[in-house]
Amino acid sequence: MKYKIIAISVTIVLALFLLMGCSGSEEATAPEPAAEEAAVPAPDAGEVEEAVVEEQADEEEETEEADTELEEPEEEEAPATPEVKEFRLSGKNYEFSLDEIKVNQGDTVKIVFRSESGSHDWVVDEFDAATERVQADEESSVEFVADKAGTFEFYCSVGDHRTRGMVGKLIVE
Ligand SMILES: [Cu+2]
Repeated sequence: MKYKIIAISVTIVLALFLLMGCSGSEEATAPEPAAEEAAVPAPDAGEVEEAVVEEQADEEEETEEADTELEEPEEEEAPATPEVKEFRLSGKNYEFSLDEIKVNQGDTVKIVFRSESGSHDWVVDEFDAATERVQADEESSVEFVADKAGTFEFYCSVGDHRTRGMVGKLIVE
């Protein structure tokens, strides 16, 4: 659009100059060359270059806008980074306060385990994760990386607590 407007205005200015220049001598023949000039796009090299530069500037602006539009959703869709997920649970004869713990693969899992009464611990064989065995009102924690997906059983390894129901599921998605 800008190119066309500039080209048209340049032709009009040239036509006016020609009209003024010729009007003094030959009024009858003057309009003919002026009309020809108006029909042909402005031959002025300087003006054409300017118009081209402006067009390029427009294109650059457009691509910049397109780039920022593309970048924004990428930031929103950033992949989930591994996190430290902490769970506090307690145990008593013969159950845990949580029977299911859910994490994402790659997460660092921190278990803070406390005994409400009796001697207990919290163990998952598949991750070699185990707290200390604690007595009533004592606390012990363990941290491990859930580097494989699946459903694993956590349990209390004291006596026959596992078969008595001190078990739960660790779900790694
Ligand atoms: Cu136990």
